[in-house]
Amino acid sequence: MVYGIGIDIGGTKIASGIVNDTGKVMYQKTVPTPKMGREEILAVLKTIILELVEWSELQGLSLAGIGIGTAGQVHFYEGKVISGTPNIRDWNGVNLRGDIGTYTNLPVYVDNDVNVLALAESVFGAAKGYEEVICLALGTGIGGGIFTNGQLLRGDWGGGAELGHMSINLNGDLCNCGLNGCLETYASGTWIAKRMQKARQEQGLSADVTSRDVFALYRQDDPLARRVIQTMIHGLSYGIVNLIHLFNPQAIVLGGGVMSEGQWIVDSVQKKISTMGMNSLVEEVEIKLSELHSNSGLIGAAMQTWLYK
Ligand code: BMX
Ligand code: ZN
Repeated sequence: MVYGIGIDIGGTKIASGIVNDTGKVMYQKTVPTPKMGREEILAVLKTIILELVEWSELQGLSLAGIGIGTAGQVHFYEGKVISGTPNIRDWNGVNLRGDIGTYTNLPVYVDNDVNVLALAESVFGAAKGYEEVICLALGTGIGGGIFTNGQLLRGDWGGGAELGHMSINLNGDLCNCGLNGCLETYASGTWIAKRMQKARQEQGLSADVTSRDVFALYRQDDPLARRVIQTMIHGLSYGIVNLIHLFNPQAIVLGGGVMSEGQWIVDSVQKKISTMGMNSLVEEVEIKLSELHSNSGLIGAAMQTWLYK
């Protein structure tokens, strides 16, 4: 059996653990993503990694390496975060492989958080068995991973598949990547909350709402929440139809925190896209819910240690 450390660094939390090559998470630890910036994040990573290494030694497990998935545009071959939106503060230019190499001799693999989520879904989850499949994770931001010919599409250095930053409206809200109307401004947890806050403020109501509150209000038939969620489903469907037009995939897998709201989002999108775009491309695409849920990033991060060695 092979064991690897997996670490999934998102805009809100860092999930970490020891994973074996059947996809089982043996030991897990989740902490909030530090808000102060790189020094603090690197220090937290060091503490986590040393703790996981010690735990493995006590269990007599030998580790294949450390696999990281992080939000941001990652140079896959150099193990560096090249750039990113401010969702993670002061994270651009961090040489993760170099920094972790100062306190461990284990090999270090670094990729974008949703590329590794896609990797996990392709082996153990909802993307299994498809050669042409796209994963979208709706969380703090929106990230993507594209499989074509059964391989992750990397582009030149690995920074591609930023599917959340595909604009679906020239005149849309300004996204923190600098474009207007990105998919992320319609269907990420952050923007579901933001849209609701704005709508409530306009009505003189308390703007203290999270994306979870928006879904709860939606279930109670709150008219503002209905509008925000309808806009989200419409935006998400537009983005997905763009992806279908571009890549002719067999399936699209939806994951990330927002999708813990359930299968009904998948069903609404499946229904909506059936009336949109080029029928020949859209009609047979299956929209699916992630099967590994909140663990997919962590499992995918660790998988790098045995897949790429
Ligand atoms: C953002 C972008 C992506 C990331 C995605 C999901 C940054 C820092 N983030 O669009 O690289 O994959 O969010 O990230 O540039 P999460 O924070 O929702 O997990
Ligand atoms: Zn953007």
